Amino acid sequence: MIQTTIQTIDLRGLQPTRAELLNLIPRPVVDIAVASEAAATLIAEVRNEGEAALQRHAAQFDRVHDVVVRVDPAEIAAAVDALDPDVRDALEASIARVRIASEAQLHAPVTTTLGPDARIHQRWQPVDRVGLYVPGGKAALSSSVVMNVVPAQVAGVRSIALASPAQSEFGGRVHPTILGAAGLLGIDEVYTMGGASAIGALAYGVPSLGLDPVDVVTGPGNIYVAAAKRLVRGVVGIDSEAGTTEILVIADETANARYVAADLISQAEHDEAAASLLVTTSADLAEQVIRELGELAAATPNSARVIEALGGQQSAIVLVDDLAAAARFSNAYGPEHLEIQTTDDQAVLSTITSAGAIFLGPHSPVSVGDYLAGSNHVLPTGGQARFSSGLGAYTFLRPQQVIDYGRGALEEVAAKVVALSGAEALPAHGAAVTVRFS
Ligand code: HSO
Ligand code: ZN
Repeated sequence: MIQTTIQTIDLRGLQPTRAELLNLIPRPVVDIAVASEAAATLIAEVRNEGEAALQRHAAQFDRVHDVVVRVDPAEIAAAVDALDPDVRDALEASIARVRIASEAQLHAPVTTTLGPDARIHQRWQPVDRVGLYVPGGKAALSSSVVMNVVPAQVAGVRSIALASPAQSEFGGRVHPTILGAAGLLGIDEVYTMGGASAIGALAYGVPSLGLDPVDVVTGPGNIYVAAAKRLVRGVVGIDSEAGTTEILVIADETANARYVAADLISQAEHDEAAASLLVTTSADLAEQVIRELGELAAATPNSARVIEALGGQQSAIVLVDDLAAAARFSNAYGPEHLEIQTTDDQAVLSTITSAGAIFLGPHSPVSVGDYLAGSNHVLPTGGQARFSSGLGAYTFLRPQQVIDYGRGALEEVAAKVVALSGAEALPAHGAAVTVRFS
């Protein structure tokens, strides 16, 4: 049997600066440059050859031939009928909760009055068409259908296309539970395509399939999907680069070691490159968690993957002097998922600045958020939580300003426009105002 090992990083007695912390933080060894080069080639092939390239990539990466790329809506309807009743019930609960939480992200339009007859209206406009990616490699994430589609629908997006890779064990079709989840949400435009190729196809379109280019591409994925999203950004909008999963647990001596270990393993189960970190003030807890990890990791069905993820250089147990140091470490890391299990979780929360989503206390494990807490599980990874957020209705909305001045209001500021346009040597700007009063 393989031993479960996890490295320990002992920061006790040290006071690293933020720059030093950023150097100390364990990150996976991923070469984004290599992934980016491969993704660029795949995208270029899809742009140049369309469906032929998608078929070749499916054969190469998913080991399937003659894929029906555009899924027949009848197959989606049949997948809904074939859903296991418990799974259907859980998907429906997930949809309902994510919908309620996403609706709370909507903004009412606002009108600001700047003077008599001078108004600025701010309204939130949904993007027109979106492409949502649902991974299907190591696991077919039907919950990701809910997490992508529901916020887009809540935002009012008119047209939604969904892509997910071909599954060899399902005859080269999209995973039936993914199709069933799509059908439950009323989605009827689904494509059997995966990885960087799928991202390219959504961004640039594939005329022979009737796949029109989208305005925004969202969804989680592996490093190639993340690299592809980075490459098409600008042509389309993207959400955060939701890549290989991460969990960071801040815990003190009051935490339950078994819960902490189970949560670390729950995310390690996604990928050999997944990052599981415990940052703790208690050497005792660290020891107990290491023991629990050994037991649980050996027994879990995805044991080999979990043991590799925990033993990787991206995972660690970090010992710190106090919870302030734990928060400093976590904020520098910017984890996708942060769990806080301490005597005073609210106090720790108040010191947290960067995290994709935060799970408070012993009864808010990441896995409830993965499925149906109501929050979204498409979250920034790789430290991107320092400047971006998880997927939400806002991902699909743009604030727009509407300028609404009457004659009197314009006359009141006319001279100031003329003064500024003169200062910029752009007198035609001023003339466009004065023409209305001469
Ligand atoms: N933890 C993943 C989401 C997921 N987990 C889907 C299970 N299914 C990334 O946040
Ligand atoms: Zn998960």
